[in-house]
Amino acid sequence: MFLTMNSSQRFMEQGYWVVPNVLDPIIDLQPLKDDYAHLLEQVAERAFQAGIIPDRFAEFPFETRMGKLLSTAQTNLFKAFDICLPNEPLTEDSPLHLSEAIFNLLRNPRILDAVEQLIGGEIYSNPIQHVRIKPPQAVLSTNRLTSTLVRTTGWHQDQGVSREVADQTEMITVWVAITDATLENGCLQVIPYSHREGMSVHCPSDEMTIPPHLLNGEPLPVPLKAGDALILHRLTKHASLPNISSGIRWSFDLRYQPIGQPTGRDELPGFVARSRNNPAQELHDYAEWVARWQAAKARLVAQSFREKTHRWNSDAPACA
Ligand SMILES: O=C(O)CCC(=O)C(=O)O
Ligand SMILES: [Fe+2]
Repeated sequence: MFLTMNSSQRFMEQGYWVVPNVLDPIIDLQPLKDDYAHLLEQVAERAFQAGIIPDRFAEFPFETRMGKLLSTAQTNLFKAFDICLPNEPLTEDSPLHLSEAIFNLLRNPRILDAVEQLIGGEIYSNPIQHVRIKPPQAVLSTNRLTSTLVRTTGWHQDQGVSREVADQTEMITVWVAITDATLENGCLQVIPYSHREGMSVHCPSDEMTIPPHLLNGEPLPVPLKAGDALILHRLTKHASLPNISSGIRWSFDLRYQPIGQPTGRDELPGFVARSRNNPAQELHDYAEWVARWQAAKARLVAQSFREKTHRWNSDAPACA
């Protein structure tokens, strides 16, 4: 039956879509690798100067160096690499990585072509977006880091980690592998068809997870080659495997939705990535994108209150 379905029908049926070779190794991946090598250099130097790490690890190749930096420091150094503002009180020093390579990734025509097949040609870049660089679990176990940006991610639905206002938004998640994502280094796993069960209760702890007794169906690990993408429906249940390899697992997760629907993150800036109807409203200007994020950050620095990014309470009966 699936042979006669197009990708959009298959996605709606199964709740996920693997798109091979979305990112080109030279044109797309190399600029991101260069960008992060440069950023790593800066972060390592600053952390060393501040006495946060005992060594710059400058003699190691990128992946080893990144793994050492992220797992050696007993601090939240990983935040320096992320491409979104965390939902916590911010200061002017709170890091946010806004390089041109990231802007180009968000606007990547091959990503947008895939997105267009699923939600049409009026595409908004939703600001829920992250980099995840996960060092081997064995080295992380010696420190206190709990963030899913560096550790295994538990079972959840992306709509469940957004606000209710965006429940009707046709948001999709595009998860792109920068390194190969393997069974050993912590690729994602999905439960096919689980998006048809609607929204599950999520229980807050270090992260938001669906309690095991509410998970039905067989998890399917989805290993990817560097440059491949996994696209998820907002209700598809997914998690990551632990990184039991000796290298890092590096991915970006980006989100897109039709223009004009709530993003669930009113306080953060999105932009029109593609508009077939009115191309003039597309954002092509890198400086303008940076300015929008900086303005959002300044507003958030000035306010101490941050509205929760999800709707769940740990005292829900299902969480007992
Ligand atoms: O990469 C991960 O470990 C989790 C990613 C995820 O949950 C997402 O992209 O929505
Ligand atoms: Fe997710």
